[in-house]
Amino acid sequence: MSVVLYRCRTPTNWLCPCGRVARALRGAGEEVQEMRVPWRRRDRAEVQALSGQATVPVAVIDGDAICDSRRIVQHLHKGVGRDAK
Ligand SMILES: N[C@@H](CCC(=O)N[C@@H](CS)C(=O)NCC(=O)O)C(=O)O
Repeated sequence: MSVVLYRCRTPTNWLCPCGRVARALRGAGEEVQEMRVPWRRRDRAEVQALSGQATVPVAVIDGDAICDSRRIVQHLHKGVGRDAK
C-alpha cells in the first residue's frame, strides 16, 4: 500500500486527529510519507486540491484521497487481513 499522510504541524502523535491517524498507520505497519501542512486552512492549497477541503488529516492511499481521521482509521481496519502490496 502506498500512503501519503497530510498532517498538521503538531509535533507529537498524541494531541490531535493527525497524530491519531499517524499512530494507526504505524500500528498497521504501513510505511508512510508524511507531509506537514501550514497551520492555516487558507494556506493549504495542496490539501484543497487533493480532497476538495482543507482540513487535515488527509491520507492518500493507493492514489485515493481520504479525509477525516475516523474515515481513514476505518479504511485501515477494512484492510486488515489483506495481502500487503
Ligand atoms: N473531525 C476531524 C477534525 C480534524 C482536525 O481538527 N484537524 C486539525 C488538525 S489536527 C485542523 O486541520 N485544524 C485546522 C482548522 O480546522 O482550521 C477529523 O477527525 O479528521
